[in-house]
Amino acid sequence: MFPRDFAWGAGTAAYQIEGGWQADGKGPSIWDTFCHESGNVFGEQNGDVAGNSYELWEKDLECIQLLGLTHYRLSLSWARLLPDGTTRHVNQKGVQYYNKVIDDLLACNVSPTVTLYHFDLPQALQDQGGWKSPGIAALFDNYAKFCFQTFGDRVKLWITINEPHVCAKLGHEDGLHAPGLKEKGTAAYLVGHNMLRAHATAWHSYSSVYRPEQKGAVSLALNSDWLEPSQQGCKEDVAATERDLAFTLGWFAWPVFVTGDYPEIMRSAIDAQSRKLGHSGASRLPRFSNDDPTILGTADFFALNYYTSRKVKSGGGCGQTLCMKSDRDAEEVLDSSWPICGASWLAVAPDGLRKLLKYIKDTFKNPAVYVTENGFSQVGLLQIEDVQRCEFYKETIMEMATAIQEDGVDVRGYFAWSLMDNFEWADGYSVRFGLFHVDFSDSKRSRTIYRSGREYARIISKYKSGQSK
Ligand code: GBH
Repeated sequence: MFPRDFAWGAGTAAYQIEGGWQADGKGPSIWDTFCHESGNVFGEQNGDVAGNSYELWEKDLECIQLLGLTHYRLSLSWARLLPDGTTRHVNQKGVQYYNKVIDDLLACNVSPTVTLYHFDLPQALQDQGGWKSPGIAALFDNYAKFCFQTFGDRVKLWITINEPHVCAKLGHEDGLHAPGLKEKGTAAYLVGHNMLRAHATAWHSYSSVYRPEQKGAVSLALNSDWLEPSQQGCKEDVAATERDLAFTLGWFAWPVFVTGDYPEIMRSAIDAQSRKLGHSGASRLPRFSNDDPTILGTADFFALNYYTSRKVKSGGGCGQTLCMKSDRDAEEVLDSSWPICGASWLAVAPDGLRKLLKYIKDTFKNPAVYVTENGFSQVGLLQIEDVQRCEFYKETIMEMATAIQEDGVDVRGYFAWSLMDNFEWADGYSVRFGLFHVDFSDSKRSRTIYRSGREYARIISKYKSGQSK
């Protein structure tokens, strides 16, 4: 059912698990700042210690081995490696930490899959304008080159930026993520633009300088829900769905995989809204110039983070002020047949993955795909015997198998989110995504496998050994 060399993985992100926020010369990141400011995160919680993976890496490795993973996706903390964000000063202790992680993984026959940026910009760079500043692309490229140079002899799968959509929108439009800006209708487009420029610059660096020797692959991880019209036959709903897809997945995937530029319906919707509200001047959606790197073709595979599905109808703006919601003019609703699990946004719809994979195959020229995140959370009462989550993983992996077999989608791997319970951004520790439970009240942060972890291990061993049952 799955190719022999299929990647069976699980993922984490530095700020969500490492802790050690000031250890051994690490610089502060925007998430350190954001969490230490009152009112931003559930229960005033933060990632100061989190799962303490900075000190407990060996425990994580045990979890990884228990699951039988072939791949482990981790992210590097930019500010742990380069405390002020620039290569003027390298924190050798940070380099040592990640060297050990990577070497230990390889010694256990697990391939490291490395994300360079998972939401945690060095605060020093935020102080210079962060992702809103055009200069960030060159700074990111320097950081990326440093990482390729330092770790690329051993890392063959790279993700430059995780979920630019989330960074741009939640961080700069909604203010729910660091840096907590609410500059509606403008900043997110600028941030998305600079993230594409940064990603593309780093991809070109890899391609020309490192790829010939290191022979790895580089992409960016895009999150998308599966979206479909609220009423299949309704023209407005169909158009709204198309717009919604353009404003989420298309925003980044169109430039990288299809045209080198934003989806036309995205720009025309934004510009129409500007005219309507009397916003004059240049388009709020920036344009790529001749000085920018070529964006088209800067992904060696498609990295998809899939969690959930939505039905779409038109409407749902924010009145007479500029905002992305009005630009998009699409409202997302839930289908009553989808159970909501844990987080309020996570409607369980495993079949959405198959549909989205088919859509990606058809729309983005049949790329090799890695599902770089997919998971299920619990809140409230702790359940180690998490039967529902076992079902979720079984069903989702079946849908993926069908996408491969029936629809011919070139899926190369799957990463469950997450290896272990972690700091779930604005939700703090109240939402648990782990295959391993972490006891955050215990100074040892003991890890205990959930039933779903055992289930995932069973699935992996079944398919890894190539048996049919
Ligand atoms: C992923 O994003 C992240 O990459 C990962 O770090 C995180 O732990 C994981 O999800 C689980 O959340 O209701 O307005 O708060 C997935 C995409 C986009 C899903 C934001 C949740 C919340 C919207 N996420 N969304 S809101």
